[in-house]
Amino acid sequence: MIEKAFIFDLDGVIVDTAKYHFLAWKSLATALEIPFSSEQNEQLKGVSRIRSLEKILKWGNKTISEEKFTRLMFEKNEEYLNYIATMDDKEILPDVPRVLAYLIKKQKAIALGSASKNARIILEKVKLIDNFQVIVDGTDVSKAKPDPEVFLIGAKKLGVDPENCIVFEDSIAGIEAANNARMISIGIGDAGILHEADYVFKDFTEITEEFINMLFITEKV
Ligand code: B16
Ligand code: MG
Repeated sequence: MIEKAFIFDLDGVIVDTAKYHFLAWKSLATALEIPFSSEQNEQLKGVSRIRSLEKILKWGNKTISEEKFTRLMFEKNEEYLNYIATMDDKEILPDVPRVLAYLIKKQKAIALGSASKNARIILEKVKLIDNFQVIVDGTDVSKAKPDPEVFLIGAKKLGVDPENCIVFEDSIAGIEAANNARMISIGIGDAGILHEADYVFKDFTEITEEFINMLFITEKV
């Protein structure tokens, strides 16, 4: 049997930090007098910090100096860091530890593939860092999701071909990135939003051992 590897996104898959990103972007947008809805926030999930600010400015029809751009990104991150400062393992999303433990029991390779530059801090805070053989985060990539770079680096570091990787993602951009990498994409969230994914589950409580066993022998179509 060809060995499979599993790549997890972080924000919105392992922990619900998406809500903290939303709050921090919302204060920034409000200060710039740019309306910012949760539908717009959906489009920022999995998207890098720079690209997110570019999008918000575009929605608000605003242009700002490079200096202000850098300052706003810094301030947004400071606010976000304040939110995550008090995080602990209670913020791990339901059944993520069960699925990780099952994959480890079955000796599968596991990587993190996140756009976030704060990924390591968060994994340490929720005490999951030791579950990952490889961590690829926003500090390792030059091209943001939907570019497949983050997942391709993960596969390479694990020594597994992309076709044998399975990605768990909560964002439209991340599902596109996994599909672009020719990996099996599993959406975690709303099936209406993540319709490009190969499979979609509301959360990990819906992911059974039978389904995971099936993935061990499934090819990307
Ligand atoms: P940071 P993921 C992504 O993480 C988030 O979904 C996205 O909202 C955020 O802008 C991006 O990380 C960058 O995060 O500002 O912490 O570097 O979903 O790819 O784990
Ligand atoms: Mg995410």
